[in-house]
Amino acid sequence: MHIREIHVYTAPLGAKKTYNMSNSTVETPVSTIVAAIDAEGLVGYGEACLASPQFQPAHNGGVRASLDVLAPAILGHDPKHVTTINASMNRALTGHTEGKAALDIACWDLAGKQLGISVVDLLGGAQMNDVTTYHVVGISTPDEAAETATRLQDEGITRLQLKAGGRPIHEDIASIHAVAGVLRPGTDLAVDTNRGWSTAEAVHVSQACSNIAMSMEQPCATEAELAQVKLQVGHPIIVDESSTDVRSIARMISSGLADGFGLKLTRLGGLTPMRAVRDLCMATRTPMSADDAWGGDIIAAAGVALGATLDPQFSRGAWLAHPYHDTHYDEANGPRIVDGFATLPTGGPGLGLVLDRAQFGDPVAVYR
Ligand code: 0XW
Ligand code: MG
Repeated sequence: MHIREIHVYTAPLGAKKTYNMSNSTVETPVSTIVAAIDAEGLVGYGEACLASPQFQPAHNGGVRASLDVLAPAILGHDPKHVTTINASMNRALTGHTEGKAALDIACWDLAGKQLGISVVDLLGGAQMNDVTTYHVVGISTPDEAAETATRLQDEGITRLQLKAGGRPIHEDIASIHAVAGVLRPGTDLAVDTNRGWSTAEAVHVSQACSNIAMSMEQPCATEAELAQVKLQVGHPIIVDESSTDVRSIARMISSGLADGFGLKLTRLGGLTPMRAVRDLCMATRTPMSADDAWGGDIIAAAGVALGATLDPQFSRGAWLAHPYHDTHYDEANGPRIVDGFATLPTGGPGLGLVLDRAQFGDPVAVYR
């Protein structure tokens, strides 16, 4: 059954306490929610929410503007035909992967509901039902960072992402050592600078932390800078912001630059391109995350669905934003972190969420 209408809604997702990265602070991003409605009245939901105007070259108003072009490009399509739907969106508009991601995810949700099966099964089936996740330790003093890391490990979290950058690097080095001092056996530490260091600073930090088992996530701004750093440090390099599409990811795998990826559904364009990247990473034994920079239960459910299909050995986790904003679209079924793992939604086919369009208020746009 074809897509008959697309409705667009907004949802403010304010950080419940200071959430900062090297180049930005998350305040109250306004998420974009799309509802793809078929001729039978079934509804598939998608979402895109940029954490801040600085995190990646896009912003939330631009997501909604892009839908003016993208939504008409997929009306009348069968939501199960995600390949032709993505081709149609790419012919209609270059780039703007965030709006494409919201529509793509809505198609996967709607297809699952039409077929009566989960998105996880549509993606090939779960290799984990308790899905690996990771938790952020924000930019803070060494004592605060160590205290947060201790609390999170007490809660069962086994993957920590320590934010760094945007301050004198001796402060970053002190926080890294403080967190390393409370790491328990089996806990993985990534230091995520969100492009914040220069190449010289990244090399300096790696040397100052040479005895610490950690990875360096997007220490510098560009792929070329990461390549320079890769040759000079002993720590694995995780690529996040520079992993913009299948082509760049394949290049960084084949060049040996990337020891792993921090992948965002909205930066890649949704579940369809993320599925291609997953297959490439699993085939090359390259660890990857399955997450996004911010958002509610819809984007979280999409990330956890993809994350569940990863080989556990090469999963860096599916990250959930709700611990940092406390907003749920589906209180009963949305993904949660329980004993250090993310749960899969249990509300039925598709993404497994039970939603009502009315809960998002009046649509800000309708395409039919
Ligand atoms: C930790 N995240 C998934 C959430 C932040 O918004 C950014 C992102 C990252 O890994 O950089
Ligand atoms: Mg990152």
